[in-house]
Amino acid sequence: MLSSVAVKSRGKVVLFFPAFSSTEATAPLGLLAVATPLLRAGYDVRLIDSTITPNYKTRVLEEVQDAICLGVSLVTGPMIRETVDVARSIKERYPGFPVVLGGWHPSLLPLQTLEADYVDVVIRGQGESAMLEVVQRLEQRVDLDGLPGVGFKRDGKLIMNPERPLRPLVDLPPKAYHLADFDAYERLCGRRWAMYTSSLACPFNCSYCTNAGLYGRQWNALPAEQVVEETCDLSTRYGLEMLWIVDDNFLVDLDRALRIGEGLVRAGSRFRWSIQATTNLTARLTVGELKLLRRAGLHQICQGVDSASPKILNLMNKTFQDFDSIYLSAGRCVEAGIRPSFNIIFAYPGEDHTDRQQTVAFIMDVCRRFPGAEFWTNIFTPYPGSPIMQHAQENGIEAPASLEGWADYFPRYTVLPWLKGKSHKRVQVMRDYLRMAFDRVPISKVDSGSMVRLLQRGLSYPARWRLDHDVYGLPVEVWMSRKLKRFVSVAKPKVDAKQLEPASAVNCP
Ligand code: B12
Ligand code: SF4
Repeated sequence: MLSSVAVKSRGKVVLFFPAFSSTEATAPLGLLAVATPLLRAGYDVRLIDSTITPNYKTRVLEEVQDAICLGVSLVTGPMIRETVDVARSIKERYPGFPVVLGGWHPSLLPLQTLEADYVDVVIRGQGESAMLEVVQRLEQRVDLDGLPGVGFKRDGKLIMNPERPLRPLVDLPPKAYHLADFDAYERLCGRRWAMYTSSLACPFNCSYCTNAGLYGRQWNALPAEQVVEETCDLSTRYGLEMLWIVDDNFLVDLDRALRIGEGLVRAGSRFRWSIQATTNLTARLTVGELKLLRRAGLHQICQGVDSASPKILNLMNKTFQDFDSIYLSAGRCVEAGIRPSFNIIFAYPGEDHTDRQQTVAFIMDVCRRFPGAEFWTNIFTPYPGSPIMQHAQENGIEAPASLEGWADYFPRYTVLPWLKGKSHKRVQVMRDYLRMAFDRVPISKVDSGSMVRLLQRGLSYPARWRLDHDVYGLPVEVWMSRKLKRFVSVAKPKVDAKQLEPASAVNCP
């Protein structure tokens, strides 16, 4: 099919980032990564992020007129809605124009994604070399046979080339941060920040996690010196106040982490940064070491606690995590002035009321003992490519049969065969009370004003009482809190399955 595509060759590639449902706007790292080899090869790259671009669809339609192809980056969920809309509009106007999808969703479900009639090419896994090779072939009007990691169509048939071997992070080019409009992100988010990758993969294999499917389990990282140099340069060059290091597990190599801390202190860096790491690895750090990292700007460690039921942790294949280390990690982080930010997953297959109660009691205990610790909760959402997916399907989860079908697949609202109707409502109300009970700090600075904050603080006391006593009937405080939130303006993303609630902006995944 691609051989019949009418490609204009003027050396331009358009990259599109559909809005994700969050106020936490910053430059899309996946697309910045893919852009560098294209720029180095002389292509003109136009990055359009719908979150910060008014009339983004018109912009895309204008830009593709004289471009080689459109590349879109997406994860499973609401980003699919704008992807489909934009791709369909392109196909209506320029039927032969190639649409290339990459990122997590196309990587985990390449064939189903390629089945969509408005998608011409999918790229699985790392996109740096693959996208460049695809663009070169499209420009030369040559078929995509033999390009590893690339799927395409010929005469209506779907062709998926073999996988592309993973490249370690040290071998990958730097991201093209200069393409990002940080002023626009700051206007939207209230904070000037960026994401940064210092390592790839995670040695563990939690059963709900998709990471091993894309990045394997061979943790690999940039040397400490490089991380120090690049992060200092980034923050100075773009005036960033904060970096979110999006590594799956930053603390695998403790020495490296400490050397990064020492290096940043020596360099006199001014920016704050946050990391993601498992509780067992965080607990290996002493208070002194954590204080060093704090001096270096580390202000938050996001950790997946997930459940406080040993039975559920076992089912999640999280046997590497024990409760002593969670408490140790919470206590030491708080003592060192670093915010421990824990994630919880409710309604994992096999979780019963007692397990859930255990988790709520644990959250209450940690937040009371270690003020400053925070919890973000989700409802279990099985992703394609995760080890639990098959089991979830056997238990009645219906995996959507088309790309569009995945647009409403979103952890905040997931209704599961074993959690629906009244029990689903109850968990949602319980999560509302958890949100109200203790303070949490989202990345975006959506200021609610001191009066609203004071009233919300007042609501936290009845919320705590309800959580302690497992009472969620007639949730008047939730209604009041929602009314209060109306005073807070929400940034763009209305692409969510439902209207976003301001205080529930996504934090660490
Ligand atoms: C940062 C991040 C976010 C940020 C995004 C901010 C932003 N401005 O981009 C926020 C907080 C908003 C977020 C939200 C969510 N996230 Co998130 N997030 C991440 C995280 C930690 C890093 C992503 C990243 O930028 N990595 C660095 C770049 C360089 O790597 P990359 O994205 O893999 O890109 C490479 C390839 O994928 C590919 N590629 C990417 N795009 C493209 C495009 C083209 C054209 C090509 C050719 C190639 C290509 O090439 C790149 C370079 O090699 C990942 C975990 C991870 N380890 O990656 C989870 C992850 C992507 N998130 C995930 C999830 C589940 C979510 C949420 C649903 C969480 C929630 N509880 O609500 C929401 C969904 C939001 C939505 N849109 O619907 C899952 C996705 C699973 C899936 N099936 O899609 C991940 C993998 C975490 C996990 N292990 O479960 N997330
Ligand atoms: S959930 Fe976190 S700890 Fe578990 S495998 Fe995925 S990245 Fe590693």
